[in-house]
Amino acid sequence: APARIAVTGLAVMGSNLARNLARHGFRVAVHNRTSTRTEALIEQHGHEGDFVPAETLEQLVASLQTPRQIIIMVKAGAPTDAVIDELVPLLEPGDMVIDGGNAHYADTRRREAALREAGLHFVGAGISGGEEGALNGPSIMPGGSAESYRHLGPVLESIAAEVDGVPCCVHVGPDGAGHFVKMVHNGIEYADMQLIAEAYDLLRRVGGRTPAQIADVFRTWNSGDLESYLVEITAEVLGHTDADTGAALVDVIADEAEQKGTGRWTVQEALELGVPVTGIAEAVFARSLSGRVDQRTAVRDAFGPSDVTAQPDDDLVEDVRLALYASKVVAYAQGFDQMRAASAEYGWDLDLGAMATIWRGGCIIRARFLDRIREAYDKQPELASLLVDDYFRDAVRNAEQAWRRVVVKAVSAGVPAPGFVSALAYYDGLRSERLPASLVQGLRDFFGAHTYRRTDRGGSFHTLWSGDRSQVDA
Ligand code: NBP
Repeated sequence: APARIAVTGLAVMGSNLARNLARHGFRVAVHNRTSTRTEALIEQHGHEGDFVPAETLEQLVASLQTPRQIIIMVKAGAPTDAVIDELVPLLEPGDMVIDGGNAHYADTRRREAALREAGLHFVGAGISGGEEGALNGPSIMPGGSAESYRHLGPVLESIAAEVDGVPCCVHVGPDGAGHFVKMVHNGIEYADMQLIAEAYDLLRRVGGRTPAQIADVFRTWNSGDLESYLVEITAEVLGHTDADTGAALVDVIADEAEQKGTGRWTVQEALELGVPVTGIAEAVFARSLSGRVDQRTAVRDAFGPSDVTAQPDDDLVEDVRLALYASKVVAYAQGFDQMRAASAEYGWDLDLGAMATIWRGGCIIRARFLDRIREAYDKQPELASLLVDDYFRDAVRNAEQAWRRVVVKAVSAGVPAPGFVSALAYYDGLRSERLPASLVQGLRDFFGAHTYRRTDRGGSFHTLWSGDRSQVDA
């Protein structure tokens, strides 16, 4: 019998995805450029299901039922284009090519348009959850035509993670929508991790607690509003002792955070769209700062290390918990704003509540919190900001004083907390009756005649700064 679906690219992600498909009863054709990987998959896991190994793409294509469904799981970028170029001449109109790699959404838009010309469906599917998710149930964010989703949806939904009986997979929208949403997911993940790291640092340096004690704090937090995979594994990492030295592992790990680029992409796209995603940007920059070792040494030598004295304080833990929660609401509000802006820009018609739904399982930012976000958008799809939803408004109001105390403590102690500080500034910025943007406009008018609008009447105006300083209509 012909295979139901195919996977080409059998490194860790592709082979786990193929196994997941096979374990769900799909006859899955498998292929890799270097055929030793295909052989290894069959040898080690062939018994898990119904695999059809192929040595060439021609064989792979020939083994499939029509319309064909082929998932590409190769390195993002040029390798993906190479595989597409090789594949397309072998396909027939109506066939579906699914890119499950971490593609940039602009590449996905380009590829979708090119394949549509050839009568093919191109589906850019964001897949989250790493190798573990690929095997046991990822969160899947497929973009592309509605018709392709009619064929693919049932397969993808059956292999995706499930929460409360609901699969963590939904048709996100046309062309690059799926990869865009996956990118923002990763950006939010950066922000979430940065906020967690700042909370730890404050409890450690201001609160004087040990990593093991802070592990317990996170464990407790994980049974409340902050319940999430990231908080859960924070307790695991902080509680772990290094076997070689007997020290807390977190004290042995080099403090230079690396990145693969999706956080940077999120910020770059936010700049293009004009959406302030300060939480994600601070997280990306904090990683960059940590890696500038020479500069860190030079500045530390010039100024001396910051001398933080711990001020043990019983309220600190609860204050930090509230500050973390409020800052997290801001980071998510910003990420959802970015998706809304892209949806309007590209005509994607994104269902933001559904995005929260498919992130509840399988992916790194899975959390109880996402149910609240879904409820907020279910109630009001056109919500101006997550911050104004009743639930989040009350939560932030309730956290506000603690949040300010934590920011003050961090700033006066000299412990950097760019995530907490910028989230609070964002909140205060949106709430302000008047912003000093009026002065910025005045300055722009002064040096560049860029004009300004007035609060009391319509039109644009310019002040003759170098003349008699009278105002003229612009
Ligand atoms: P890699 O990103 O390490 O890519 C290795 C695969 O790409 C191998 O199958 C390799 O074939 C194939 N490949 C390359 Br490289 N160049 C090729 C070419 N020109 N033609 C054909 N095949 C080529 O694999 P991965 O870590 O499994 O990730 C796969 C995709 O999933 C990536 O886009 C990644 O960003 C994404 N992703 C990864 C994770 C994760 O946790 N790792 C999570 C979510 C998404 P070969 O065996 O012949 O060299």
